Amino acid sequence: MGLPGNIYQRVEGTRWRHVWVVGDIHGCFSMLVDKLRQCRFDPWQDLLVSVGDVIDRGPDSLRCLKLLRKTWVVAVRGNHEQMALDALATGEQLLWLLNGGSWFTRAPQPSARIALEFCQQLPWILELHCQTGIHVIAHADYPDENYQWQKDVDLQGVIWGRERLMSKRGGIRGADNFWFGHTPLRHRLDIDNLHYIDTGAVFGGELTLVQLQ
Ligand SMILES: [Mn+2]
Repeated sequence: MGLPGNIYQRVEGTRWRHVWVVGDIHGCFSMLVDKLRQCRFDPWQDLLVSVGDVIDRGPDSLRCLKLLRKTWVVAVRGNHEQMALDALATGEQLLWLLNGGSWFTRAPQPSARIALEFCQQLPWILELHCQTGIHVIAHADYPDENYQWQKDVDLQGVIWGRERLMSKRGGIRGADNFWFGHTPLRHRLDIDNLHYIDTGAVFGGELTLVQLQ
């Protein structure tokens, strides 16, 4: 893996009117736009928080990637963004290509590369302060039983970990709610204060948005 960059990021959600968290988008740009319209999302007043994996597999990865630069979007990195960054850094593209990254070979350059390089700035763990409490967002897991700002945790586990979900292990202390994607589920799954919201949009399922404020 390349340099991890900033691992934690804090966002003051109370600066926005409404705050929504969205599951894995995986290139499903028009599904996202439809959902935002249904939610009456207003980019001038509202914030969209992504659990990562905005790219790969779906029809419109580049447009989803470009969303990350919008003032009304914040995101953590998913394992797909990390695979893409690693492919760019090492020239070793096979793992990424086999996992839905082949859009990049057909995408306009250098704009696709520049958009992808922006992912280096994505944090791994987002601490979001809302009127409803402190929400922690990470792609797959927070691999510790106690959340703490800037705590050293296993970063592979943050973007790939499925063990906690598979064992249906409950609550993490140290924050009010935790929001994860990564594992496609038929319905969102809530275990204590842990919320798994990847409902497989790119596999014919729903794209889940949840209002946090
Ligand atoms: Mn993932």
